[in-house]
Amino acid sequence: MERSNGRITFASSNSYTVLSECGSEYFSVLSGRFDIDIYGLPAVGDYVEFQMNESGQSIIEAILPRSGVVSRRSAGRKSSESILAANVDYMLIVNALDSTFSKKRIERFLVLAKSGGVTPVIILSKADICDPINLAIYLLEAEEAAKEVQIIELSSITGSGIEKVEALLQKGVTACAVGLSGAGKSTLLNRMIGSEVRGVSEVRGFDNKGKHCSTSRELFKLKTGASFIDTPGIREVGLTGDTEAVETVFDDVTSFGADCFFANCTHAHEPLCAVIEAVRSGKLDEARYNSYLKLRKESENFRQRTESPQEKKRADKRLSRLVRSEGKRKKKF
Ligand SMILES: Nc1nc2c(ncn2[C@@H]2O[C@H](COP(=O)(O)OP(=O)(O)OP(=O)(O)O)[C@@H](O)[C@H]2O)c(=O)[nH]1
Ligand SMILES: [Zn+2]
Repeated sequence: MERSNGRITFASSNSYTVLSECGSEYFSVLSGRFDIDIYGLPAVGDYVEFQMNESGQSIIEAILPRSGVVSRRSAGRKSSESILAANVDYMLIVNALDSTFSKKRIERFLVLAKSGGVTPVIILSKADICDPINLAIYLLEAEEAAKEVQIIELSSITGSGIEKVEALLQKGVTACAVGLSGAGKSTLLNRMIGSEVRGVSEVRGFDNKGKHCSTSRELFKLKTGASFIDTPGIREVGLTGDTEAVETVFDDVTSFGADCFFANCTHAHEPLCAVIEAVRSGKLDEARYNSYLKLRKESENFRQRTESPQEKKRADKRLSRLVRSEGKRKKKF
């Protein structure tokens, strides 16, 4: 049988939907020869090689090399990483312009974008229900969190600002929308597609929190020819071990470090630390500095846990268990 190339548009625990190059969708499973050691399990957005077996079942044989990954620390697990989407160009960090807006959440997503090699774009949704004063405050906060990152304020109800997202998402581009449940990710997607491809959640009136509508990650094709990956709301944006990504996102903080007395200054407690001095003199915002320290610590902790010999052993065991259970499952086909 000849192998074809396709893209994963939907992934559940043990089955996948693959969109072939000629536009057909195939319900697919992993081949017995599939090498989990190389890439782990397929994620939405992965390009794969697949073929039909004798009974007409589509079988995924391999994942092609990824570029641009959206991943985070697995929910509830302290030392493993889960890939939310692969081959992503833009991470659309969707924040509603209401009381759920959080500068800290934006900072976290920016680190994940940097770490995965994905260009972040801040989407400020629900502009139609935000008064001009609050809008100005939220905009300022977003700019402080994300210097040099494009910020788009929009309303998926009135359609204002949507054209700016469409201008970005041209043919061949892949975007992945992330954000809190109820932020408006699916509504934005529906608006751009022009029909209700994703269910939309009701938001509780008293705290603007969503009730988790989307429960799966899924890739959709837009009219522009771009691909849009919608993800379920993320409450806990856990960082992985890429401390360099934290340093880069917070380069406005670390740039003061050139004048520290100690070459290996951690900017946490050392005497003659130029970063601490910048906070004291008001040149550097204290909240920004605290965010930097917190995210760096979290990232270092993840790295230490995943690099410890005990954790490596546990991870190997988990992987071999996974390979065994995949093998057993495939025998049924
Ligand atoms: N006023 C207003 N409401 C919006 C806008 N976008 C989304 N909403 C509403 O916000 C609620 C949540 O929207 P969703 O699109 O389901 O949010 P989500 O981010 O996809 O949520 P999850 O799927 O749970 O992650 C719905 O009631 C939408 O109608 C907007 O631009 N303006
Ligand atoms: Zn220092």
